Amino acid sequence: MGSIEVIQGDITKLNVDAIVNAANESLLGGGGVDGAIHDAAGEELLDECRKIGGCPTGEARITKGYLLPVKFIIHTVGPIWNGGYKDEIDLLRSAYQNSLKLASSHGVETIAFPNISTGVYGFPKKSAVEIAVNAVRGYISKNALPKKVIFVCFDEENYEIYREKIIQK
Ligand code: AR6
Repeated sequence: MGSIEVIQGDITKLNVDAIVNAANESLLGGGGVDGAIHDAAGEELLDECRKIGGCPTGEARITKGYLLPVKFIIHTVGPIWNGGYKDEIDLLRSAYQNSLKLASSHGVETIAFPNISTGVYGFPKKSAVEIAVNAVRGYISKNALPKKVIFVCFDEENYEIYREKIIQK
């Protein structure tokens, strides 16, 4: 079974096969981790995203890494938190699962995820961690790839919650 790691830092600095972007349905960039990834990957990423033509919430799309040291960027769209009344839990789980499926089908061995939906989209951090870790554990227990999943926490609060969750097992 694959392994899970938690680190604190900037996802654009990682040397892995694939990083995941917490995008919006347009796939045309934005703030937060999305802005950082587009800035670091360069204009050609935006060109490829334009051709894809968007991505519904809970689904994922794959592009090249361009100026980043990764083979792929997997763009997924997490739900906007709406009090839990708009299927947010299932949609966040799907965002992780669909990203992992794309990773497997492209031979990705190591993949890094940001804390999808926990920034601008306002998903409560503690429940987001539960959903993210359980989705990843469930997936890697049944699939050969990816072999390693890294949760990249940018803010201290997420980092603490993730560490607690991962150490608990
Ligand atoms: N590396 C890793 N994590 C980061 C980085 C980084 N460089 N920068 C921010 N984070 P957010 P969302 C963390 O708001 O909530 C965009 O405008 C951040 O601390 O980036 O899914 C999109 O275009 C937080 O924990 O994404 C969408 O419109 C996590 O990344 C919208 O925001 C997610 O925060 C998506 O909102």
